[in-house]
Amino acid sequence: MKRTVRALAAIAVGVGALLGSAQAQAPGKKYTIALIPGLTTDAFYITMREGAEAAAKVVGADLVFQGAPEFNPVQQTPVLDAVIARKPDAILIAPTDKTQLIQPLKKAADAGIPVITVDTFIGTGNYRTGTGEADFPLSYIASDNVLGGKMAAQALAKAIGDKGKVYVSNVKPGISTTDQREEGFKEEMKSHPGVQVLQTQFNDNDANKAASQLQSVYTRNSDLAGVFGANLFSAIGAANGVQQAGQSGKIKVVAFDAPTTIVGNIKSGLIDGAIARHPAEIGYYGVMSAFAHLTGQSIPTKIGTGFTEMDKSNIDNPGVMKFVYQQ
Ligand code: T6T
Repeated sequence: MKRTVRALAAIAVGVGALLGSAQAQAPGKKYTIALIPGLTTDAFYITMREGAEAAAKVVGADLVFQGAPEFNPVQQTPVLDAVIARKPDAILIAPTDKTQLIQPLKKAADAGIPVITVDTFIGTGNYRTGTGEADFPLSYIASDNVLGGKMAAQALAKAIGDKGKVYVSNVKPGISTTDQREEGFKEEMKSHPGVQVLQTQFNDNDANKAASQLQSVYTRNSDLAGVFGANLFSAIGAANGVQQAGQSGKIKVVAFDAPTTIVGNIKSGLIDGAIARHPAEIGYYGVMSAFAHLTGQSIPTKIGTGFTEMDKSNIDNPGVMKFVYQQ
């Protein structure tokens, strides 16, 4: 069992004890909690699953992990339909679009299955306000992505000496997390007048596309100073593009997310800094919240999870390394 999960299991024992009275209300009932990721092969969601499994073990629930091979609503919706047909006790889902998943998820709520969104949200992400059509999920569990985007902008501004051209390599509009990261990034850059933010490049979660976009932007702007990769594939792709253009260490890269390759890339100087999210925490609190709700406890409408900033100065620190995602 890896470090993060071990740590979570230790916390889980404590929270499990707290929830002991709730568990006592439903003796013998084994809950099935479904986790639907944005896509199954992403290290971010693989790590989220580990946290969810750790919590499920503590509360004696069965975790079903079912997702699509690509991050898009067209592929995620049939997976969701199939999960609803299995009638789990609760659904945790990372909706791949703020709008397009509202109606499909409404079907789950109408079938009496509690819905909690993890990582991403639908609508505005403000649930149970009594207004709007996307108000029905019980809770949204994630880190603050506007803040994360601001942190990325600060790191990139610092890396480029607060001047020069930069752009955001992003997935596509409509995804709550990556939209908010871009928003936070641009907001923060307003306080850095020497930095010019070029047009965002959307890559459809395809690292190869992100790499060739980097090269095209560089061809048009030989003075390109930096790029912010707004998620794992955007960042890896942009960094590969920098390398292929022979600009490693010259065009600065700040990444969101921390796959295992981030360690070598930071050490080599290809990537200047990364903002790791804590997906295991998201999965863990997702299951714990579902279990709490199922056993009659109230749960908060929002649960904020953390970030860890990684760069050359701290990448060897075990307290930082434990937030590198699992494969
Ligand atoms: O950045 C994460 C996640 O937060 C986002 O919603 C989609 O992309 C990732 O899964 C990374 O690939």
